Amino acid sequence: MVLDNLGGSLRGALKKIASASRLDKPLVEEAVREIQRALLQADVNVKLVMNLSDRIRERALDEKPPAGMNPREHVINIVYQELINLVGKSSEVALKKQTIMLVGLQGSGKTTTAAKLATFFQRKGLRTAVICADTFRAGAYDQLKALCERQGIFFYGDKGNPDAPAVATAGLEAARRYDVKIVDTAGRHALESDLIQEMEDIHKVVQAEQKLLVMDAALGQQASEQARAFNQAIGITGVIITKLDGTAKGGGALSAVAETRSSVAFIGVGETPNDLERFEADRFISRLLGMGDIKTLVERAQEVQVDEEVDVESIMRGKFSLKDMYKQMEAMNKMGPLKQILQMLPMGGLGIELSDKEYQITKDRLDRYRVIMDSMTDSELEDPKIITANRIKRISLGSGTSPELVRELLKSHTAMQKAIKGMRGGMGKMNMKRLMKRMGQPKG
Ligand SMILES: Nc1nc2c(ncn2[C@@H]2O[C@H](COP(=O)(O)OP(=O)(O)O)[C@@H](O)[C@H]2O)c(=O)[nH]1
Ligand SMILES: [Mg+2]
Repeated sequence: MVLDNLGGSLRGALKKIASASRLDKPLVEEAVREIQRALLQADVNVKLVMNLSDRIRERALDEKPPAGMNPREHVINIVYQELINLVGKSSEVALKKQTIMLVGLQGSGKTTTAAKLATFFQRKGLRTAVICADTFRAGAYDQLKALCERQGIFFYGDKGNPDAPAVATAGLEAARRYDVKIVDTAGRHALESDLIQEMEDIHKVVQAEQKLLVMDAALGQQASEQARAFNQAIGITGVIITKLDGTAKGGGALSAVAETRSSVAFIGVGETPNDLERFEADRFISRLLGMGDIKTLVERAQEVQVDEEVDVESIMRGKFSLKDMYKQMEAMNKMGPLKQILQMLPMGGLGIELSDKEYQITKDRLDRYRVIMDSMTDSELEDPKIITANRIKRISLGSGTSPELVRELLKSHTAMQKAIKGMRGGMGKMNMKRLMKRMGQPKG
């Protein structure tokens, strides 16, 4: 996973909010401090961290939760949104005929990324060519040529010719029949004026639509200075952050992106030509927070309409019939993996312990339960405690299933009932009522 450490610390902060019994100023403050620590450790720029903290504090304490969202979910959602704002919008590199120029310091991953990008466009059906305009580093030509040949991609280079703009010009001419032309350039170990001059010279002849700055995720605060220098020289249209698969921190590069008001187009997550991903801010943050795709989950939860309402009042009094359980399972089945949803909702923090079996409410299992329940009498459905071994036999015969399956259904019921009792014990009555409503009628 990308940025494991950062993700872990942020998750910790959110968990605290999720499991708190009440949301107040000190709690928000504590969570904000934890988020700050996590971001600073990942090399995110101090100013950006402070701005983000202010926004979270302000919104968490001032904004009213939208209908159907409780205060804790609301705050979690605010943190999620503000983190997306921090990493910025994604920069869309269109799938069309174009020239792309890659710039960046030595070792940042330009040459590898040239091959990755070419593979990406080629796969989308665009004929792609790669041009080696790195005339500075010996070996640059051979490295790129080998990468391209392995991927069956057209390559142009002029080994030994030191005039980078001339090589680029000849390369564009040689590749004129191709849809996407990717120009790889040289770097230096540090930000040097002759590198910037060289980029300006190549830029003049190439006139690329996309000028992508390639940055190593391990870069700290120098990232911003680099981004500014390249941006001033040729006007950066987007950033590619490489090596996000490593233990890198990533925050330096992300800060550079935010400061120069550019945006991330792709991320590199490995050394092979396939290890390139389009960058999508919301997906990136969801993954970082380990919540799967929050957006999809939230949307899915909103779509679910439970036909019959769960009898909240009677569950409150401690009655949880088989029918209630079935309705719960049906609702959860519609929402998708229960485990993920429980982790998202404040209930996740309540320590409800269900076995993996309880989590896996498949359509299949629901269908079988339905059949079994159809063979039960009303009093059995209302009060499963009265179901003796003899009755189990009768029910399994009547439903054409097995006694084991009937017992499994009863066991699931007991486990859920216990979980619900635990919740009732641990919380105030009002909260409990709201939670049950949410479980029965998930509307986001
Ligand atoms: N793990 C990992 N390694 C990468 C990634 N991108 C590039 N590299 C490695 O970083 C090193 C430098 O890459 P290179 O493309 O030659 O950088 P350049 O000097 O900017 O052209 C090489 O060993 C690459 O295999 C990435 O996304 N993940
Ligand atoms: Mg290179």
